[in-house]
Amino acid sequence: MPKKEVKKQRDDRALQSKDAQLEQYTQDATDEFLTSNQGVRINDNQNSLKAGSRGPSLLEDHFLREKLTHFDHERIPERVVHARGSAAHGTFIANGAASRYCKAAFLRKGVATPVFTRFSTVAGSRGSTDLARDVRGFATKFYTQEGVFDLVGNNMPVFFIQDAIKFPDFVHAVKPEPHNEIPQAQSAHDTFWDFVSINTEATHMVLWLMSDRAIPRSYRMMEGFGVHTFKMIDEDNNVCFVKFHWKPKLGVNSVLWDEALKISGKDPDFHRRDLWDAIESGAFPQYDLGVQVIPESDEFKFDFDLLDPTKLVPEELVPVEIVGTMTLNRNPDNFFAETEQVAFCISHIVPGLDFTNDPLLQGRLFSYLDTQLKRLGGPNFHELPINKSLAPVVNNQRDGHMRQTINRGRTSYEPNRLGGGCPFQAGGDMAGFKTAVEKMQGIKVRDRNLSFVDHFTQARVFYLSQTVTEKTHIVEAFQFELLHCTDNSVKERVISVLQQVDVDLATKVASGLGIATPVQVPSPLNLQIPADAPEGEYQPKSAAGLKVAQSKSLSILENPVPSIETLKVAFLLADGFDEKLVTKAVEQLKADGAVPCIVAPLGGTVAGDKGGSLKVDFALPATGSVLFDALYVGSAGKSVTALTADAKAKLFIAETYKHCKPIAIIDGSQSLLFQSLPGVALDSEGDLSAEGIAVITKAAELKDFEAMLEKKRFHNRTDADKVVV
Ligand code: HDD
Repeated sequence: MPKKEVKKQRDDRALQSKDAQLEQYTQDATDEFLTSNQGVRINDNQNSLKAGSRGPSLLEDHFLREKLTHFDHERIPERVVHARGSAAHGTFIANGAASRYCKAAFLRKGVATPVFTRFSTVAGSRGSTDLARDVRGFATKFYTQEGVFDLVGNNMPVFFIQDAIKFPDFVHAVKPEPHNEIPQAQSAHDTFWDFVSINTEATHMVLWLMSDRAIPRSYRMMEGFGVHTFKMIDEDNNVCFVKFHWKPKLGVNSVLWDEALKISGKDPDFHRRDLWDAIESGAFPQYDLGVQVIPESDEFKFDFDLLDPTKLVPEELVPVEIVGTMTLNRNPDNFFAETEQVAFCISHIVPGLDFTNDPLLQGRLFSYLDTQLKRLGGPNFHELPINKSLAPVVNNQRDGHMRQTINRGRTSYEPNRLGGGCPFQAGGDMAGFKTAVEKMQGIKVRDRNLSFVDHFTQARVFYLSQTVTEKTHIVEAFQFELLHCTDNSVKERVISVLQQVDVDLATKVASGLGIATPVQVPSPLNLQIPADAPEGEYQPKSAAGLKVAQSKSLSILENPVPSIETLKVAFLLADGFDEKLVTKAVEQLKADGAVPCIVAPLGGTVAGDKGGSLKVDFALPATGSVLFDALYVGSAGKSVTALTADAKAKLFIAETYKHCKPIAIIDGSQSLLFQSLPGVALDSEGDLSAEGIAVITKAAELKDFEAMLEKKRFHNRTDADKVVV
């Protein structure tokens, strides 16, 4: 075949969809003989080669040695952070709105780009629980026609530190303590709080970490943020600053801390399973990609520095413009080959985008490539199917561990004449990555600009922007965490820092710890702007700059999305349940996008009052209310008696009430509810006055329950605290 034709075929292949590319590497073993790694058929995989049938085994057994050797080398180092994660394939479709600012091809109207997104926790090991109080990673690999772009973000828009040189210290502090490797996947220990109370630049992020953002209901229901300020470059080489946002179509939802603790025991794979099940059932998670665009000329208009990753740009000042939508629609075929081996690097960027001088970002540019070399064993990790670019990769890089490309020809250098000058660089006006031109001046100095010094203003804005319920959760989270610390000076320093955020917050947290306020403990790195600060190249504009006192977009509860899609509704049934109402409710909820699940005291089937039966999805001994979003008690008559006598059924009801979730109960069965909730007062008519309880007398009333589902939680159930579970 002529060379040109070979090249064309290769390029065509490379530009096929990612699924087609991956398909070339996948294998299923249907109708195949078992072979060795050399393709030799194996006729006995049960017995090793022995000297006599009672042994000893012989060194000669090359099948045994090959199998054990491979097994012994099956693990690669887990990620040093974000070790626990889960991922899915999908597509990003741009709506074209970004093309005004950015020339990247994947942002042009209608362009569909294959993506692979991995969600993760940060602190825990690979086997840790999904429901740890933690930041969630939100990393997306875009296989664009111009090369790979990795948007490696988190579900919180700011970070703990301002400079990458502190990252190893921060991670050491939050990870299990080095002498005894306790505690796993938790920030509730002395070293974390010691670090963040000294490094007050962490305060803003700590507020986010103590908020409900740190315990999402689902990966499908959390936002994502690129955190740093990046640059976008348009066709005419104009530059603007940009912050990236992912907005989930299902809205942002979280669980309560008591639920998180229980889910960690009942189903540590809660988020992983949730993502997997949603995609398998066809309920594909969707997220809009948004940008906050800041003209280059506005760089110094804010009361903080755009290069400071502990600050966010309030949406009230710069609205988020939606530029496309990502749909995750396929689960990986193989966890290790795809989710574990995917290698994100913040340096993977395409023409039209660029980095800024954010010192955290600058350090990340080194760290990700370095970590992939360690984890994946060498410089050829980009050849692994999950990391492989869809755009052709043509360069003079050669050799190294596990090299797969067989590069032909004698020239592996550029410029060359012997190879016809190929591959040639896309210089001049030709397409290709060009760094945005930026005027640089200054002195070489190991220092930080004064514009990074304010550690508390945005932390305060965050706290003040929360609803009363959310503020209470933050206070309780601080108390839970600090009550796990053993060193009193650590706790006192945290309170001292919180006093600088909000005195009310500090006082409330301190009261739970038995610490009298005010506390004055200096934090050595809590710098103040000196009154006589010299005129520098850039001074913070705290007085004149753009700022807000509160920002509605920072609260989860202020931004509800009324949807019942994919919510899991437990139908608690015992033999003799109300078949007519239950069957209709199950059908209706399914039709409206929710996921009804039959829960009963035992496995197998549960019999209705009209002779029919339903398959039990979850039996009470092996499940818990915390795994569901709402409860429909579908029993009537003697079936209520059975549930009333079942302690696990009553616990299920009581927890659902305590966690402020919607409950539907068939009229006449209220006694079961009352008996499950001793301590909760009834109103003058002998009913529960709490919101979020639907009494069903006829099928049409399911609508009331669905309206409650749309709200998801009823945090104003003030007596929820009285429920003992
Ligand atoms: Fe990082 C992984 C996000 C700061 C060094 N980081 C990692 C992952 C995410 C983030 C989502 C997991 C990617 C995956 O799913 O495989 N990291 C962030 C964000 C940061 C951040 C949003 C601040 C804005 N990270 C950060 C700094 C450094 C690192 C400052 C080092 C200087 N991060 C790493 C790493 C990891 C990583 C050690 C571990 C595994 C990996 O890269 O692939 O290199």
